[in-house]
Amino acid sequence: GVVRNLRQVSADDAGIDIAFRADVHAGLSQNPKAIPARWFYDATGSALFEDITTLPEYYPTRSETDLLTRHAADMAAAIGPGRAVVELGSGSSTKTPLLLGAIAPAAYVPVDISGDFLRDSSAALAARFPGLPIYPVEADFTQRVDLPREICPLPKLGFFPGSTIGNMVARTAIDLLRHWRATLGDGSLLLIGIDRIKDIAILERAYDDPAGVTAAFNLNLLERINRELGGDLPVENFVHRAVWNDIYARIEMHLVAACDMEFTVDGHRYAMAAGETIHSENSHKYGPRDANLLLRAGGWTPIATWDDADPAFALILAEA
Ligand code: AVI
Repeated sequence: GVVRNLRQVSADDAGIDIAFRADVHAGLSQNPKAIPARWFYDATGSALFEDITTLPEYYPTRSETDLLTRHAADMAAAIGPGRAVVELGSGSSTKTPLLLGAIAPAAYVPVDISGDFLRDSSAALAARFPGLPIYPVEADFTQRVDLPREICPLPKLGFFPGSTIGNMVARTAIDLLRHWRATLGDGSLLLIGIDRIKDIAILERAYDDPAGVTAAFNLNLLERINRELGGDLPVENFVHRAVWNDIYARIEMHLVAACDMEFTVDGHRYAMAAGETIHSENSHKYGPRDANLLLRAGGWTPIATWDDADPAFALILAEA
């Protein structure tokens, strides 16, 4: 394949720094404290997330890969050839070859906030799929993205694997679906990965593994604040917690203060009492009807579901 020029739509480093600083100060000033999960993914956090996806307890990656492998022919029949595949948050793109190999696409457009990931994964895919034009776009897919002009005439398939939509509250998830409905346009399809509600013990173990990789991933947020914002948070006095919230049907990750403490982040003082938490992530899970309702609220009509993985996970195909 041929990798076209990388398109950059993202904020520069200074912009990211300003947004991180603002979110951290706002989040530590509110009660209860909360910092958006998007700030997990610096280089260390992204590497730790890749490690999480290989843990025996973290089933979503395995279940989704299993579905893509076993049902590739069915999916190809439902999607048809000749589409431009637009992948949201392509990251290291490990599941992408399974899809691209099955459906005979006309082009591939990975959209990711990390230019480094994009460059590496685009080069690897180009070698694997000779003849496939690849148009990497470096951008935050939660914001407005202009697609490369060359793919405009092609019918599109949005590909949003990994159940990343689960990290958004319902309102934000619906806004994102509507925004991509408008960007991909009439006649487009969406193939989206959504994690299912299941036994709470399985869910909680997936987010609190015995090897402590998820704990390290969560605690890295505090290290990142210390590294990038000149904080002095006592990271060793925080404990990782993953807990199921049944009202919101989500796993919540928190950073729990093990003792009373005070710390500063770039000159601002904060205090936490023992047991107080910083809420650092939501991972929403959806039953079959919940998932269909979410998609319809976002402007997409579900037309096929593959969800026979164990532990359960769903790949849903929807049309604009
Ligand atoms: C990226 N996202 C779908 C992961 C999830 O399962 O919610 C992030 C994650 N957090 C802890 N483990 C994995």
